[in-house]
Amino acid sequence: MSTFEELIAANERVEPRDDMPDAYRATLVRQIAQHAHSEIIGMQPEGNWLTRAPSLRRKAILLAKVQDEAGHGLYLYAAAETLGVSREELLDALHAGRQKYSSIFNYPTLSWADIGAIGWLVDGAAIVNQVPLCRCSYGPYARAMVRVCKEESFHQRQGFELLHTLSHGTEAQHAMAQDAVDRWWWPSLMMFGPPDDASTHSAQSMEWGIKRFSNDTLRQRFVDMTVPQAEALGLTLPDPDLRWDEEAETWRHGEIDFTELFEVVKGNGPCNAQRLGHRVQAHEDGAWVREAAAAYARKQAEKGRA
Ligand code: FAQ
Repeated sequence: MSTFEELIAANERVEPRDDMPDAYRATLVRQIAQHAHSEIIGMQPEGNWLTRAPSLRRKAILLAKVQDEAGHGLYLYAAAETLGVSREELLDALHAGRQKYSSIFNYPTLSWADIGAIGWLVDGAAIVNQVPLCRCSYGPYARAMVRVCKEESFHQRQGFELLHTLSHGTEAQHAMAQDAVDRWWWPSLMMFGPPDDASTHSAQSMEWGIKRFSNDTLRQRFVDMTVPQAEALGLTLPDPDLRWDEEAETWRHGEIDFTELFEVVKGNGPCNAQRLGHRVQAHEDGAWVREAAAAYARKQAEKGRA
């Protein structure tokens, strides 16, 4: 059997049965747990609009999307469990604030257009970040990402289509779409994490083949992909310094205020307390379901022994 170093050097997959350094395992638990928590906390901003969707079609689409996010959380918790941690431990760490979730889900959804902006920008950023994770060195995480990315593509398109409809609707609808994009643009750029020179984990994670590209590289890829899409939508991006660099063939964006990211990550974003409070409440309200499932499993096991 190959050693961990041999597997990484040969760009092959590390599987749960393989020996791996403690720090590699800890990094994966941290990242996969944070990712799983993001998926389930990420259901809240959009779930907030399920009862207010403007048509049956829009409601059915949004319901399916929010359910997909729950499914992504489950794939990811299952991937983390292969590293020897239990789902209970991970949820406890989230609820106690020892593990994080993505900064983006601490912003409010103020209008229906926010649902379009989340699909287009937030799921768009998630795809750019996650497609390279399909080639992550840890097998269970990489395989989970393949399915997740397929579903995120649908999410991104539904957001684009929703915004396109609003943007080409009445003047008020166009203004609502523009306002949503103005509020979600900068936070979606921050989803990629701190700039490379302030990213504590990137160098080691790239050496281990967990991350394939740096935070800034992926952020730039997202900007280059999104600017032409904004033009197609008939909407503008709220960055007066955005300009095409002919020579480098890339879009140069204005300075990102990373103090906002650090504040949100520290717990001081507009909705941090609400999001975590809601999650803890939902977990407590679901205690009877977990107890019933455990009692049923015990009964089945006893039947099997009898
Ligand atoms: N928010 O050294 P780095 C979705 C933390 S998509 C909060 O650069 P790393 C889909 C970082 O943890 C969103 N914290 O860290 C969806 C670290 O803190 P620590 C989820 C952040 O890990 C759409 C510190 O800053 N996607 O859910 C953020 O190498 C719609 C230093 O940073 C993923 O999680 C942030 N934005 O790179 C769902 C993707 N950025 O742990 C519902 C997988 C950084 O030392 C609705 N994760 N931090 O205390 C990754 O690719 C990486 O973990 C990065 C961060 C790129 C996020």
